[in-house]
Amino acid sequence: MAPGEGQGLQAVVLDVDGTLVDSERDGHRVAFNRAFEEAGLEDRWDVELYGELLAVTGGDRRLNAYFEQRGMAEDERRELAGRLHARKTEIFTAMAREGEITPRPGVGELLDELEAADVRLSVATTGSRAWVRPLLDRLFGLERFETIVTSEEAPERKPDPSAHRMALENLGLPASAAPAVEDSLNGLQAAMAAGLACVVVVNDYTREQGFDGADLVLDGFGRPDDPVAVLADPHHLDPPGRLDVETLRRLVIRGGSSG
Ligand code: XBP
Ligand code: MG
Repeated sequence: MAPGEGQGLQAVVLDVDGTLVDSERDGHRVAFNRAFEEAGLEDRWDVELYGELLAVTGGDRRLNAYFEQRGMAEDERRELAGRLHARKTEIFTAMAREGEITPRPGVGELLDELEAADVRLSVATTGSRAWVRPLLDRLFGLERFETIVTSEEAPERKPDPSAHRMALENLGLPASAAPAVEDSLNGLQAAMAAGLACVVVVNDYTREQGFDGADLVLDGFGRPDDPVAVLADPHHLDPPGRLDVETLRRLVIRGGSSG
């Protein structure tokens, strides 16, 4: 039997944007707009438009897709997207370091509980290493994550499964021992394609996306004094109003991982 196989819950593979932190509307979007302004461009991404643009993962790819929609020639848009994304990354990194990006309610409690139960923590994100590491360090402590896979380590972006696969490889675990936690359809599809079971914790941008194949869909992480709505529970995991270790344990036993 492979290491970790048949031993129940060993680790979790966590997404960052929209999952550990609500970073898109008041974080990345604001940073993109500041980069536009500094570059003397009139483009601004409002809350609604940004929600549509989120279908394209990766800030550089998102910029490229946006300028392509506006008819910009390939050479020009590649250069502009690269330059704007580099500046946006600096702006967002400063926001993260200054504490402007905060954890979603219930995340801190869940990570503490997982650690206390000796469940290993790992990250698989489409975001850039430049801001991911300082953000995780400030909010949770970097040393708590055994492996952190960003877009630099796994350049193919979700829904491609490479970030999840790399996290498993670094953990030395089979997919059956490490469920994913994601907030979006792109994230769910990436996790499923890598064979991980997946809990989706929706937010305002992703609530309506439709999560076929998810093992559990919750309207947030929930807290003991602030229970969260269960949106889909196909394995009858029956979470106690929040995502807790016991629910993840049951998920690994009953859940949909194809290994
Ligand atoms: C996150 C992303 C990222 C962020 C911006 O997706 O797609 O592009 O929006 O970060 P996921 P960068 O949560 O599925 O990982 O600008 O660093 O790409
Ligand atoms: Mg996400």
